[in-house]
Amino acid sequence: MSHEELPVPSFSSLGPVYGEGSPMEEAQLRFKKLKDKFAEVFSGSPQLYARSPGRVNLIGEHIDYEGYSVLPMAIRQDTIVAIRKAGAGEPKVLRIANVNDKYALCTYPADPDQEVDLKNHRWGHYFLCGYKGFYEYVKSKKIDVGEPVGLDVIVDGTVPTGSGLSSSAAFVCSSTIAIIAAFNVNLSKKEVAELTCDCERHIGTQSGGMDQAISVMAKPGFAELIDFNPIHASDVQLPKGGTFIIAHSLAESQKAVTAATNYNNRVVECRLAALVLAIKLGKNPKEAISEVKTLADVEQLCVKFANNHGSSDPGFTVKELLKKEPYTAEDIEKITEEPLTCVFKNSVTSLDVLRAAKHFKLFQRASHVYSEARRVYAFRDTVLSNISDENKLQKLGELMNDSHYSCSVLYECSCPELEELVKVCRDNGALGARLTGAGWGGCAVAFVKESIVPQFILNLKESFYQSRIEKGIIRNTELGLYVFASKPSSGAAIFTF
Ligand code: NG1
Repeated sequence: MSHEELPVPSFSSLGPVYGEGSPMEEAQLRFKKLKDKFAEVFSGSPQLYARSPGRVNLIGEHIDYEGYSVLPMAIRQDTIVAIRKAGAGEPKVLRIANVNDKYALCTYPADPDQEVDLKNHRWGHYFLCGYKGFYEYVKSKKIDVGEPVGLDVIVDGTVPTGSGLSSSAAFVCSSTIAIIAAFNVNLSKKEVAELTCDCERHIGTQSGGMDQAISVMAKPGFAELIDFNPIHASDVQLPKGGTFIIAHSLAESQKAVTAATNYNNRVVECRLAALVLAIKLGKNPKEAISEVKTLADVEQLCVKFANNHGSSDPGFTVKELLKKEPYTAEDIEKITEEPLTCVFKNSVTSLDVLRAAKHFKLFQRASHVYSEARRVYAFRDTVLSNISDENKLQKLGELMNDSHYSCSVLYECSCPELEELVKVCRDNGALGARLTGAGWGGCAVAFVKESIVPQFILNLKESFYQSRIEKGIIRNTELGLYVFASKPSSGAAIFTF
């Protein structure tokens, strides 16, 4: 049986996930704190714990929701959820507390059909996403879990928020896995990866599935090539001699709050680019609107057109058929022969995008997606190739630089702080550096020769962080939270003690 067909593993000790030495000591402290906090807030003990890690995406940005494969790895930082199901006679309330008092107790009725109040964002909403998604799933599979009951929950997260390291997916996945385990439902990792992606969409972003997939399916020591439709993870053993350094730009990316102009805007622009391409390549507009959802859906048509002109690159077709100037809604409606509000009538979050957008950059977004999709395979092929490790490191670095350029110039998901940070990384000897995750703030990932790691981090401190420490943006003592080397870590797990 492949490992993704297996359930999320369940352990009775921390060792299999946290190893030994200081990571283990830190984990023991965290679990003790969770247990104590549980006793303090709810009295009694949790039934079980679930943990799910954050991730760093090495390459393949903003293409998962277009159906293309991506190449992330799990990081050590994770979210742990302690949970207890209330008895049938107890109040039917979800009570969600955090070991960090910065996050106030959130309560919700134990009603799986309630809407997530997107206009009033609260941290506990991410748990609610898992709760709603779980009930939708068991309903669709006709699994009987009885009447809804109350849940007592304490959360502890170490993935920095708004950093592009997927703290949201770590939270949604650990919540959902805790609920699945508390209700004793048996699902494979693959099913959990799919289900948690649907869960996270309740927060209002049209999330692609990469973060949940890697968080659930990661294996220590490997990055994973994640394919979608159906979800599948293949191990990628990174070459020796290189290390990934994660560095925070200190600009917080508020993905859920800025969805209409940033993340969901790009999802809508890609759909529009796919529709315009499909129609220009001969599909009838009505048919295109009902059949074409992503750029992957029109890739074959694009390649066919390119082939007829001596190319095999769908990007060639994009250059030939889409204009570089932004499209207005009217420009596009002339092609779709239907108002855009009708095209997106079933998606409230897309309608929000249409209201907020002045124009749509179809050429730029499609060019990014098709070229980034190819870079992911080039990255994997380089890793698998027979060239020397030294050459591999160089080539992987170049691909990361190309990816950043495309994100920054074509997809416009960078920001001044990330641009500065990526440049500082390269100026200090990184083989390659790029923004990681959704962008518009958050982290960069730099690929660095192992031999220069300590000096590299010192140089980043001097050239990027020192002035920010002086301005009081961060404290000197916290620096380790914002810049660190990362090895591929393990995926989600359940603990019962
Ligand atoms: P972040 O914001 O880094 O968690 C988001 C999406 C991914 C993917 C990346 C861009 C969610 C949960 N995650 O990641 O699916 O599209 O942006 O590559 O929305």
